[in-house]
Amino acid sequence: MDSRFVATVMRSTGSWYDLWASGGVFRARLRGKLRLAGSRSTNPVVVGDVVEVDREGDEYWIAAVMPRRNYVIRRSTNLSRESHIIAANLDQALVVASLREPRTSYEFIDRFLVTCEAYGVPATVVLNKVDLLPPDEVSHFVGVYGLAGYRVILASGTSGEGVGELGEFLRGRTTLVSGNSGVGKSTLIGAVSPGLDIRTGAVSRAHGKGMHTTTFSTMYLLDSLANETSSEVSQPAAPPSGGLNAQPLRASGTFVIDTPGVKGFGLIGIEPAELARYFPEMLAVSGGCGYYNCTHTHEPDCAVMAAVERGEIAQERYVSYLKMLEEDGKHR
Ligand SMILES: Nc1nc2c(ncn2[C@@H]2O[C@H](COP(=O)(O)OP(=O)(O)O)[C@@H](O)[C@H]2O)c(=O)[nH]1
Ligand SMILES: [Mg+2]
Ligand SMILES: [Zn+2]
Repeated sequence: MDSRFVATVMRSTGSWYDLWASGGVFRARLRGKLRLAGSRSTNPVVVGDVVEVDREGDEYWIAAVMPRRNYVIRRSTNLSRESHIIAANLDQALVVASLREPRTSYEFIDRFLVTCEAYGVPATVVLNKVDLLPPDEVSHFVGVYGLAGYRVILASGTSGEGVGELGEFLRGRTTLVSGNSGVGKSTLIGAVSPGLDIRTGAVSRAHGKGMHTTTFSTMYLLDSLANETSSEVSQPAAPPSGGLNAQPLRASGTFVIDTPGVKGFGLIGIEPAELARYFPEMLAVSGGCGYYNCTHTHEPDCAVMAAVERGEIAQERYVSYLKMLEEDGKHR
C-alpha cells in the first residue's frame, strides 16, 4: 500500500465509487471483506459516507467506512426485508413533490417525512411545478404541511420561482434531495447551480412520468454557492498523497445529493406502535389520548382523532398514517 487517506463518497454504483478528497474526484473499488460486512443491507458503502482509502499505484481501494452520523434508509421493495441506505451524514433532507406531471401522493411524502423523523434528519418539503397549479391547490398543500410544522418551499424549476429561496436553504449544508421520478429534482438542482452538469429527463407524454436519467445517487458540490475551495472539483484530480489527516472538506461546502426517483418508500425499523411519534402534529396531542397505548384508529377519548375532526391535523396526513399502519403491518 502506498498511502491511506480519508475521502467522501460522491457516487456509488455498486461496482465502483466516485470519491472526493481535497478538491479532487477519483474512482475507487471496494475491498472484498467490506462487501461481505455490508451484506445485510443492499449497499455497504453509500453516498455521503466518509471512507478510508488505500492507494496502490494508480488504483484506489476503499478499506473502511467511518461511523455514520446519520442516514436515511428505505425498504428495497415493498415485500423485501432488505434495506437500502440512500445516503449518510446528512444535515437535512428535501422531499420534492409535484401535483401534476406526475402527481406525488401524500403517502409518498409522508413516508419520507416519517423516515426522516425516525432517523433524526430534519426534513423540508418542496412543492415544485407550481407553474402548473391554480393558487387554491398550492395553498391547500401548504396548509397540510404547515399544520404538521413543516416548511414548504414553493418552486418552479422552469419559471425560476423559489430557486433563490432553495439556494439559501441549501447553502453550506449537505442535503439529500428525494422524490418521485419526474418531479423536477435534477432541474431544480441545476437551476440553483447553473454551472453544474446535471442531466434531466423530459416527461414522456404517454405516461406523464419522467425518464430515468439519474441512475445512481450522486452528491454534487454546488460551485456557485460554495466557498473558495470548490472550483476544481468538477474535474477529476489527483487525490492527496498525505496520511489520514487529509480530511474531506465537507464542512466548507454546499453539497446536494440527487437521487434517482423512487416509486415507493418502504419504512424500515419503525414499529406500528411508534409510528404516530414520527408525525409531529400527532405526537404533540397524543398525550391527551385516553389510553397510553392508543393507536388513534378506533379508541374512545382519542385526542388525535379529535384534532383531525377539528381540522387541526390535516385529513391527508391522518389518512397516510392509517395506510402506513395497515401496509407495514402486513410485512412484519
Ligand atoms: N412545468 C414544469 N416542468 C418542470 C419543472 N421542473 C422540471 N420540469 C420538467 O419535468 C421533467 C423532469 O424533470 P427532472 O428534473 O428530470 O426530474 P427528476 O426525475 O425529479 O430529476 C423535465 O421535462 C423538466 O423540464 C417545473 O417547475 N415546471
Ligand atoms: Mg433526476
Ligand atoms: Zn389516540
